[in-house]
Amino acid sequence: MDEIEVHPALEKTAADIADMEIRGAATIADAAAYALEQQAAESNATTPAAFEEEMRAAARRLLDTRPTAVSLPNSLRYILQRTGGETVEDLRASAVAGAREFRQRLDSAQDDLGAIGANRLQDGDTVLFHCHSTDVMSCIQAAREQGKSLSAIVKETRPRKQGHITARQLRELGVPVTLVVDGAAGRYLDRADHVFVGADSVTADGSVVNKIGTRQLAVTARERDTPIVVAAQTVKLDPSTLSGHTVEIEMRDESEVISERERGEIGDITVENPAFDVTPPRYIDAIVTERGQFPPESIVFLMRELFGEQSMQPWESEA
Ligand code: RUB
Repeated sequence: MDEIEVHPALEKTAADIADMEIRGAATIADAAAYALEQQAAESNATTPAAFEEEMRAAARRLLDTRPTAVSLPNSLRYILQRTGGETVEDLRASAVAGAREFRQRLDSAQDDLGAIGANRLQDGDTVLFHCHSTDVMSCIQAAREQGKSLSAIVKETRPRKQGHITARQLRELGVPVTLVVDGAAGRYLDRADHVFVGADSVTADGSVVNKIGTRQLAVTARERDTPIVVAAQTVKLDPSTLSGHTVEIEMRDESEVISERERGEIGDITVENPAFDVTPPRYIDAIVTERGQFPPESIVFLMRELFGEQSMQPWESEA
């Protein structure tokens, strides 16, 4: 257990990520970077070693919140690898600069990705959505700014109904929305020209880890020949999968699925609540990143280019 106290603002961000007050892979990465920036800016450490140990403890606290979205470790790694210097002030300045640079890059990556994803959409198209993804919304916003008229079918996305967030934001963009329960997706795929989903992690073989239900949707979409597009900026690429690691699927509390009363009425059952699933590359038409659009099987080349030689776990304590 860490004995080093982290900044109260970072502790609050960690709690908000764990409770999903802050949610969605890109938003989590942005919030984590900002929390680490605050930790650095307001650290009382008096020696470089103490400062570095404090930053590593802060990163570990953030990492403990949710295991699946790789944007979280990628954000912490980006900042810690740029934190260096002989004095506390040098270390502080480099950490703050790294965090700011990361957040700016995240913002511009999402804009660039949106412009590329929008090219896939034609005036008059209907798009089917699962969950809520800011990367996906960036594609829709860019298409709307190009003057394309779109219609939306939005899956509710049980158990937490993030589809409602998508529906609201689509309305703000002037897109007419039909909201359906998850089980109706197959029926409504007949009306859809595309499926757009986001990603929490993309693995070296081109598999996409995203909100539970994505795989089922992708398999059905493939069967109907409806193209399925994954909008995922490169911060969603998981470098640990290059060396054979697998992505941990978060299991959340059963209270998101069933109330205590309902459970009592049913009797002795097991309830499981996995938050994410893995869609194999054969069901995906394209992964749209800020670096262009890729067939899922070729994403490994981009991953090697971006993450080649980096130390994987800079938050581990020094021996
Ligand atoms: C959200 C989810 C989103 C991805 C991508 O899950 O699966 O599709 O995180 O989102 P949760 P973005 O609500 O459990 O965090 O494109 O905003 O990064």
